[in-house]
Order: sequence, then C-alpha cells, then structure tokens
Amino acid sequence: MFSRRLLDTLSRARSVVAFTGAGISAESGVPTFRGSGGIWKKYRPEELANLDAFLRNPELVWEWYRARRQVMSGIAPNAGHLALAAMERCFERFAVITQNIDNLHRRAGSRTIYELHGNIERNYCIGCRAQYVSEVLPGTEGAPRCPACNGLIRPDVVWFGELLPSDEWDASLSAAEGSDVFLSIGTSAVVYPAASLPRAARRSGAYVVEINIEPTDLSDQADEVILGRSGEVLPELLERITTIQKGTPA
Ligand code: BJW
Ligand code: ZN
Repeated sequence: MFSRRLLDTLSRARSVVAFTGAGISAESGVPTFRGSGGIWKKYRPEELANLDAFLRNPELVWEWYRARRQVMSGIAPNAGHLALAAMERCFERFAVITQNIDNLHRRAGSRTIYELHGNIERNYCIGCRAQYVSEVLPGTEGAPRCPACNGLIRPDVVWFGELLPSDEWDASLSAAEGSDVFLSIGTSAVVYPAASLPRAARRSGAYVVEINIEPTDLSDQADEVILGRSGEVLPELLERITTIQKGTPA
C-alpha cells in the first residue's frame, strides 16, 4: 500500500504535517460536506456557512449547528485520529492542521493542532465579541442572544468570505513549508486558503501524500495517492513507521 519512496522519506523525516478534512471524521459518524457520503446535501455549506445567511435567517443556521453539535457530542475519535496522535511521538516535529471543527483530534490526544476553521464548542457575540462556550448557551431553539448586549451569538467558526484566524494560519503555513512529509487526509481540497497548504508544501520540497477514498482536485499534484479509508490506512502507516524506527526492515 505504501511506496518504498514514502517509507524511505519518512525514515529520514524530521518534520511531518497531517492536514485533515471532514473525511477523517466520517468513520466516527460525522457526515462530510462533499463527495460520496456527504450528507449535508440538504444544506450546501455555501448556503448556510456565511454571514449573510446567518443575518438573514439566524434560526436556520443555528438549527444546522445544533444538529451538528448533537452529532459531534455523541461520537468518539476513530482509529485514524488515534494513529495521528501516536505519530506525533515518532517525529521531531509533527503538527495536525485541521479544517474540522469537531474537536476529535484533541480528544484523540494530539497536542500540536491548528484549527483553521474554528471550533463548534466556542461561540461569540457579534455585537460585543463576548465569548460563550456552547454548554452555557441559553435555549434549545432559535438564535441565542448575548445577555450583556442582546447581540446575536454565533458559532466561532470560519464562514465563506471570512478570514482564517491569523495565528493558526501563520503557524500552519510555516509548518507546511517546513515539512518533509505532508499528509493530506480526507479533504476534497477545494476550499481555499486551506487547500493551498499541500500545494505550498510541495513547492517547498515536501513529499505530498494524499489519503482519500476517492481522487480529488489535489490528486494530480500529490507525489503519492493512497485510495482508502483513513481509519484503516493511518494505523497501517503508523505500524510501518514504528517498525522502521525500531530498526527492523520495513
Ligand atoms: C474520506 C473518508 C474516509 C470521506 N477516509 N477520506 C474561487 C477560487 C478560490 C477561492 C474562492 C473562490 N471563490 C470563493 C473563494 C474563497 C472561498 C473558497 O475557497 N470557496 C471555494 C468553495 C471555491 N474561501 C473562503 O471564503 C475562505 N476565506 C477566505 O478566502 O478569506 C479571504 C476572503 C475574505 C473576504 C472576501 C473573500 C475572501 C473561508 C472558507 C471557510 C470554509 N468554511 C467551512 C465551514 C466551517 C464551519 C463548519 O464546519 O460549519 O469549512 S465550509 C466546509 O468546507 C468546512 C470545511 O472545513 C471545508 C472543507 O471541506 P473538507 O473538509 O474538505 O470536506 P469535504 O466534505 O469537502 O471532503 C471530504 C473528503 O473526505 C472527500 O474528498 C471524501 O472523498 C473524503 N472521505 N470518507 C478518507 N473514510
Ligand atoms: Zn454581546
């Protein structure tokens, strides 16, 4: 499943990046946005994940996020998340750059995590910017309002047309450009600027590997494409890495 070149490169690698998208959480039961098995088809992300949609119909956008939060609270990290958490201990530098808002990398034990599109557990008031964790939000229906200023509270996630958090972005770009191996896992790689990271890594000389159940817009530009489920491919890759590092033949 893994090329000799990938295993050799990993055996010398000092810095590895895992760039993840919705596909890594699919095997935990979180629906993806696009691709086969993407079940948010009732709502296209472009329709709901933007500020205009929120201001026009905050109740509907909140209904979507409440439904997703409910899904996300009832699930656990899968073998793919756990393998990445274990891989962090195998390299001098290892970062998870995720587009996901579901907290599953943290819950799996990864420590260096850059969340490019926010986190579903956090919210803030669009009037006074006060922060609210999801547990304390009032009500189970409608759009919650800020007790301090009566402004609308929104999820602390990045919608279309919004800038990514600059600290997370800067750290991600520098990790991508400094990586020896860049793993692009379970993402359709169509949403920018996140999707520019594998391309930037490759330009800087990283060996770029895509792990996905189907080809994507990135496949032609990757050094290696592994077609398979991340919950199966990543534990196998971890196994090969630990074998190599123990000094036994891969
Ligand atoms: C498996 C699997 C298994 C399944 N194992 N694999 C034209 C060109 C370039 C850019 C633009 C453009 N027009 C507009 C833009 C900008 C826009 C953009 O990129 N749009 C594109 C869609 C064209 N980007 C933005 O607006 C960004 N901001 C920005 O650019 O700021 C500058 C700016 C400022 C002012 C004005 C204009 C620009 C912000 C983007 C924010 C994206 N937000 C969302 C919602 C986050 C919150 C939430 O979750 O609710 O982020 S949208 C949604 O897409 C979410 C995801 O993080 C993101 C990426 O999706 P992802 O993770 O790749 O999931 P899928 O479903 O697409 O793919 C899953 C994959 O898994 C599939 O390939 C499956 O095959 C695979 N899979 N099971 C392995 N078991
Ligand atoms: Zn407020």
